[in-house]
Amino acid sequence: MKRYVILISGRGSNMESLLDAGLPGACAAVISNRADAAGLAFAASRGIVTHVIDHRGFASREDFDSALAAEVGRHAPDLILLAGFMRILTDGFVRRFEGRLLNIHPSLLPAFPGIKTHAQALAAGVRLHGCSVHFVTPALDGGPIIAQAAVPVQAGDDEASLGRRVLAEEHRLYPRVARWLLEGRLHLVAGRAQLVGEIAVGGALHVPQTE
Ligand code: NHR
Ligand code: GAR
Repeated sequence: MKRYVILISGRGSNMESLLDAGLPGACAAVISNRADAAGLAFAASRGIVTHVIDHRGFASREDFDSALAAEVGRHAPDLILLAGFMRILTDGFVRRFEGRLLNIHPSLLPAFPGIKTHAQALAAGVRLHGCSVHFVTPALDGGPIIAQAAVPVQAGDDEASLGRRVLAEEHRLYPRVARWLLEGRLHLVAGRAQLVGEIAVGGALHVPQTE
């Protein structure tokens, strides 16, 4: 059985969608950099091992990432999923787990990297917004894009209403991509996401071309 670890910082709704997806693997642990992350209680209620590694207890990002990498590594995961994890990871951490490290970002990358993405989209006046799942590389929000889902921006949208519509798509998209990786069908090859086998493309979901 493949093993995956989820990193969170807060609410954990993406974590919940992953845990409820019946993925072909076991969630070995949920790790948060914040003790008050609401998602920790949900994970514990499912009998999943949880750990808190508070970044404020470390003198540098490197020290925090060393502790985080040690804890993640103890679980020997095939896949690590950033799910609303809000700490930028150092090159050392990313390199150790490269090809097994995914993030969901609430914009259609490469538009609107960083934080406050819904506010950025509204300020830019785009008509389509959405979410992206990408391999994590040292370049923040710059790793190879695996799949995206788009939502229309509607008249009268504010950050909250637009964010809700994007989040609903995140909950559909992320488990789907996690499944591909756990099935051994998704690989990071020469800096690109490569998907093996047949994929039905429907609606506003955009996935890589199959081999
Ligand atoms: N690390 C690397 N190396 N590469 C990526 O692509 C990463 C990453 C770590 C996290 C998630 C990302 C997102 O989806 C992610 C991608 C946090 C920040 C940030 O500015 C930016 C992007 C992402 C996550 N964090 C601040 C920091 O100083 C703290 C902000 C806060 O605590 O609220 O680390 O958007
Ligand atoms: C999600 O929208 C996720 O894409 C985003 O934060 C939210 C977390 O919600 N991630 C980032 O902005 C990473 N910088 P959740 O905790 O309910 O999954």
